[in-house]
Amino acid sequence: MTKPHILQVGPYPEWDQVPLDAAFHMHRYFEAPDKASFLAEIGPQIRGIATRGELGANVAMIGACPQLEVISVYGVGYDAVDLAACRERGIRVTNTPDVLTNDVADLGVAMMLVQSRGMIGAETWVRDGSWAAKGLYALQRRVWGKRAGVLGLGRIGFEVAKRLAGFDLEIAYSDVGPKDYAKGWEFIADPVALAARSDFLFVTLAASAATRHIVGAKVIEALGPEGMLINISRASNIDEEALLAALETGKLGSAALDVFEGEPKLNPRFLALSNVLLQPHHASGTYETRQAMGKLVRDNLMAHFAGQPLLTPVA
Ligand code: 8YV
Repeated sequence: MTKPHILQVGPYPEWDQVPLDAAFHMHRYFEAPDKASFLAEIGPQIRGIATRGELGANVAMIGACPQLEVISVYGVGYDAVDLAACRERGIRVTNTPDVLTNDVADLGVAMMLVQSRGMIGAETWVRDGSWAAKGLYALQRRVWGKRAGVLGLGRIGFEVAKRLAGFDLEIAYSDVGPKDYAKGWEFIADPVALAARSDFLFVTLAASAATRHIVGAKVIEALGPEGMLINISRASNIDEEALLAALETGKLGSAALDVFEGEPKLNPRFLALSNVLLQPHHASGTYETRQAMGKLVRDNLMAHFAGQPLLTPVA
């Protein structure tokens, strides 16, 4: 069998690249100096796209590949893939759910703890000699026993809430409706009301056009000067302008963010703030999870080209 031609949108670790190169003709889009002419040249032979959650596949890329059959996303989020264009042409789309859920939830909860207890500043306090020179580090805010809101009680939101329950936080959540697996956690339909009763608000929604800026000025201000916003989903779920303004003026207490508009270049206003914890979109970034994600990307491609059912289809 001739190897199918695959457009590879971004780099993968060596342990994924080697088996991908063995099974397919991989065409490295990210290495091409002139993307448009690269697409024009290799697009006609492309039958699959291998991409990453944050890179996706846009309409121009899909349009440049008339033989395209399948897009395999390394990530649970597929909001950067133009699904409408895929549906129109019957192009299948797969993602990597489940295998990353626990790591993403772990990082979200870790971010809350680190930010609330001021651990980044405390580390500096030790390293730069301030402890010895100036004495005790400033007191910080308690986590246990407080109220957490989870916006989006899907797989990741559920695991976040489970972990928070272990810290004796009082949990409420918003979603399109109450979930039968959310025993003991209060359902609050309105995100503004959820924020108003929460000390910590976790954003764990799958991003879509419908959720764009669902966390806007009203939600942010309801969370308030003592509140903390934690985002481990997508930047588009939050109105970043409203978030920056609230952090700068103290209308919001603090934020812990793993995702940003235009990442990896983020708005420099974030860098000037002392009340934010900034992470480089690495909630799924462990060896164990990334290996499982890479295998799923490959297994979906293999299944498709072997005429087998896809393992984790989204379309
Ligand atoms: C990855 C992600 O960081 O799962 C997602 O949707 O955004 C992340 O897990 C990313 O896809 C890796 O490049």
